[in-house]
Amino acid sequence: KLKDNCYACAPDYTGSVLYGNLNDLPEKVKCFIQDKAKQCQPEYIHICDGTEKERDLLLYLLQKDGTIKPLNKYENCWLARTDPDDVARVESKTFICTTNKTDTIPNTKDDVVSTLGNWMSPSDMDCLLESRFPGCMKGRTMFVIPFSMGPIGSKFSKIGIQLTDSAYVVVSMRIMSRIGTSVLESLGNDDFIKCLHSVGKPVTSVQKADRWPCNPKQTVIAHYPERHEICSFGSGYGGNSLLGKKCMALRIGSILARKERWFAEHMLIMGIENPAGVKKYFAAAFPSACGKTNLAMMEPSLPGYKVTCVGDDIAWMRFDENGQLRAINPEAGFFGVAPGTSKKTNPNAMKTIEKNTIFTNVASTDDGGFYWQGLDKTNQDNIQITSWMGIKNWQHGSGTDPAHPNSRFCAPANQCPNIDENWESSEGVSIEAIIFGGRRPEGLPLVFESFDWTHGVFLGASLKSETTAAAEYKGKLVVHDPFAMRPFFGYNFGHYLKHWLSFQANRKLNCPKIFHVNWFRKGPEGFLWPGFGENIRVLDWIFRRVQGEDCHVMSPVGYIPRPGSLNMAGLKQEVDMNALFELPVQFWRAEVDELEHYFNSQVGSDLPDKIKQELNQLKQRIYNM
Ligand code: SAT
Ligand code: MN
Repeated sequence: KLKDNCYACAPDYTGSVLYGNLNDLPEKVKCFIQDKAKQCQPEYIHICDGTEKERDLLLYLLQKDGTIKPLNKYENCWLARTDPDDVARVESKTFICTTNKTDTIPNTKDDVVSTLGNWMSPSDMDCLLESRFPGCMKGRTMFVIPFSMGPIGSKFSKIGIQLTDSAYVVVSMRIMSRIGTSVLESLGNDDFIKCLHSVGKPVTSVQKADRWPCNPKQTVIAHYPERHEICSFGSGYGGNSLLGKKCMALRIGSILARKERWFAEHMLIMGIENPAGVKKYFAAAFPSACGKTNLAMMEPSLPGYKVTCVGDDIAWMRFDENGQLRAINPEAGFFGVAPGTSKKTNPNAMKTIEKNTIFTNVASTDDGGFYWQGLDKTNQDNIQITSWMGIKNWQHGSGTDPAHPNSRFCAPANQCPNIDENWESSEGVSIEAIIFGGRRPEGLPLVFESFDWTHGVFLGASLKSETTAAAEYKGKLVVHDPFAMRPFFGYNFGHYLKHWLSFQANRKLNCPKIFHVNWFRKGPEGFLWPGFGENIRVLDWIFRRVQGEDCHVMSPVGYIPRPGSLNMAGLKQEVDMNALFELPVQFWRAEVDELEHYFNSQVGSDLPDKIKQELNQLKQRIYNM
């Protein structure tokens, strides 16, 4: 039933509120909606309450218009197939818009193209958006999603209001964050992060609803830190459209974090309990599609150890009154990469996604199941597979992928069998180690420890990884991804480094130890380390280092395990420890020279002296090798 009368205060707006009541909303929220509705001209407005009933209604509508189809083998599971041109984040079209360019990207020589963020002036971006948003929701419903990143009411948490014309976004945001009426109650008349999203495809009277509406040519994702505003146009894909995630929790989040002296990081949070019953929490930063979800949900191969998952992608961390670093996972779900996920590699993920999950761009089987590369083979040979591109009767060895390499599952965190008992704690969990890692086929040892916090910050700054399918890149190339945040920095990376470094000076703070791991080193026969559940052997060493055990020796790059100190008990396969920890001189000379070039050209005059000193010290150690 339509409630037309709610729009009395916006006389030049003709849409009607289909669901919810505008007059129940806080004044600031109401103004925001009116303002944007006037611009985007949706046919209807739907104010999300976050209930299951609402979810079911939206799933029904999405199914009816062909955006999703049920995967009947499981309970309440759905498959969405996107436009093949809308499958990943688009970094080249993602901008931070600040008055001063140097607030966003480092101060470098004029001819250097920054790889540490895209900047545009707010007025130029306003012009660009002015050619996109007016009338963009014609014929569509504008959904209003009040959402909280972090448990509602926690002092860590931040509230946003996302307006979107995609019901897929609503049902996904409902999984990935806390949404609905309770968020509005917690917000009151406070300020919030204003988020506007449109798929950029108005529906004209003759047109039927598209299967996956989007507008790839016009896609732009804009962040206005000074106005606490995010505007995303043209893409329905998660990383571009679920604005609470990368846009708010990382880009805007990192800006708020610097101002309020905390951290918003691209990190998983995991708990580890050793056989003696001692439990510690670690945070770990790896670039997109490098195994954060697998690590956080790991089933440890060493007997007596227990791993629990607090989060798999984003950590918000701050020091408490006692100087202890504490972290929350601002999200409420997992938006994980599907290919490669199997009972063998990640049994907990497989159990998590059995129900209430939205899959995007995976393949389906004709008995209502999902399928992707790396999944345990279907046991019946006569089951037909339909690829993510809709190719029926997809065959192994056909030369095409069944699922898109960046295809995703979107599942509620509370369904994860190893979810940590404190995962929703409003005080957060205490973090005792920070781990950086990337895909490094060459040169980087399995694990090493920084000499101190400043050296650890240098390790984060020096992080590199092989590219993956999470963004628009083609081919494998080792690229810089400092702190695994390169696509997600909300502000000048030089200032970000200063922020991190500033904590060392404060003696009241208990700065955790910082480590670097590399599960991906290769030898002539492929990966040197078995990975997955065996990674507990490395985490166990880190755990013991955090406890102060003397199980380390000095190396030019950091402390490495004393020979024999990694627990290898019961490891079934042969592992070449020498190859895993070797530091090839030629490789490292080239590495430090390249790092120096990178810092000079990309961070320029914003590079903190302390990082320069760390680099020089590393260089000396390497050249003395
Ligand atoms: O595509 S997302 O940004 O949502 C996930 C990722 O790349 O880490
Ligand atoms: Mn991520």
